Amino acid sequence: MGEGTWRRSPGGLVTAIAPVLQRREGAWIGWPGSPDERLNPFDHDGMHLIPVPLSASEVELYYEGFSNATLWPLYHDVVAPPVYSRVLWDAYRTVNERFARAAAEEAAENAVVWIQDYQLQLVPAMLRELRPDLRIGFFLHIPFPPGELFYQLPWRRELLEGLLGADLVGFQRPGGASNFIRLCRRLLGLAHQKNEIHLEDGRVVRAAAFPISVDFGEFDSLVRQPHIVERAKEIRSELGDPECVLLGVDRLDYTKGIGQRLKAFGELLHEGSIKPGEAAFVQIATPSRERVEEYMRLRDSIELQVGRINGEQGELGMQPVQYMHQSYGRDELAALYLAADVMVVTPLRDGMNLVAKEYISCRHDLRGALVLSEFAGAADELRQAFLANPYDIDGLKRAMLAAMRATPHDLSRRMRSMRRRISTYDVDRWAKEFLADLES
Ligand code: ADQ
Repeated sequence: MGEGTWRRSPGGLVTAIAPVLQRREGAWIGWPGSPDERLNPFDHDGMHLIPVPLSASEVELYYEGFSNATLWPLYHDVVAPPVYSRVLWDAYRTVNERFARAAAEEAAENAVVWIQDYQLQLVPAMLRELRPDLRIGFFLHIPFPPGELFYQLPWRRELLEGLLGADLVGFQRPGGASNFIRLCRRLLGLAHQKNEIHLEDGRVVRAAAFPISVDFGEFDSLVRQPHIVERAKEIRSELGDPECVLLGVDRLDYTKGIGQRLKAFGELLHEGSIKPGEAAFVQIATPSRERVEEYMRLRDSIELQVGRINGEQGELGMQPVQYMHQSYGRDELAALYLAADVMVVTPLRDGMNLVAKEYISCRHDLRGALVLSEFAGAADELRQAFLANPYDIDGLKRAMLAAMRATPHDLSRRMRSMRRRISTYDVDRWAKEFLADLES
């Protein structure tokens, strides 16, 4: 396949890892993104890529199935019911084995291998079995649930044992690490000292939090470019120059609380707290996991909700909600962040949420307000956001109004403090700290 045909897949993981790999001379082992595609290793965008194929049935059973219909909802507080099926589990194990073999073949003697995310939780132990010489790290990008939820999983022991093949298991928040340590004790009877888990064979596995971040510098310089500034102005004028532009940017996922924020906005309009024409809500929803049933239902329900709000609260030529089911490039995204007075990030549960941090990175003008769910990992660091519980619609409405009505002085104070945090803890620092800890 020609170079020109490659596209980055949307989502937080790729956004976070690509700059790290580009700066180190590493190889990325991954699925190329379409079924039954067999490709040779190749270089692209400053990275050495090693494709691992998945058959059409594996995409269905392993990727859409066990990864995204079992683990994803279970690890996100069961906000949708997880599917437990032995057929899906078998596919998960088979594909994890394939990745472990690919890494075992590729890695040099004593190399460092860093395994990413919930789709590959069995790989650490499988890889250690094949290549005991390697240093193995694992990072989970999504939340790690407490025992009360994790216990539901019929293969709970196997997953813990899989992760324990790593030397270092990283989580977004300290709570994830302590859930993991507690489960290793309760389910496997393993002793621990602080964050070190002691295995029966004498090996020690560390579990700790490494909150992921964004490339602050890239966004910060991008939004200072004249064409982005120009585009941001243009976006506001295309929206009819309202006093306030509110923005949501998410993968279309039921964990992101898109329905809750639209409900809050719709009620604010309906009760007259926001005057007609005063505010425009732009919701960008990237298509995601479109063949998983729960995602099809979500799309229908969000689109129905947008239609209702616009039908009831709009006027000819003026729709309060602009909804786009599309993926955008970096430039357009940056211009949108710059154009938005209020960024609304309201997940019901989220490992971190990079969108919140991207928004902060773009606001060197110290304007703009962030409404942020308490259930996003980012809330640990971004205490100066307008924090809200997305299940509490009245509370969410209050937070959105407070963000809209805040004084410039208050906004710049909050923004300055959040920018200090993200500029110090950027994605490079995240990777360096994880890898330094792994190699120590
Ligand atoms: P995601 O669930 O994908 O990531 P998030 O962290 O917000 O969520 O990352 C989304 C990324 O996709 C952002 O970089 C954003 O810019 C990009 N994106 C979103 N919509 C887009 C669009 N329409 N067009 C183009 N790009 C778009 C998972 C976890 C998170 C965790 C990350 C990283 O669920 O909790 O923060 O991994 O660890």
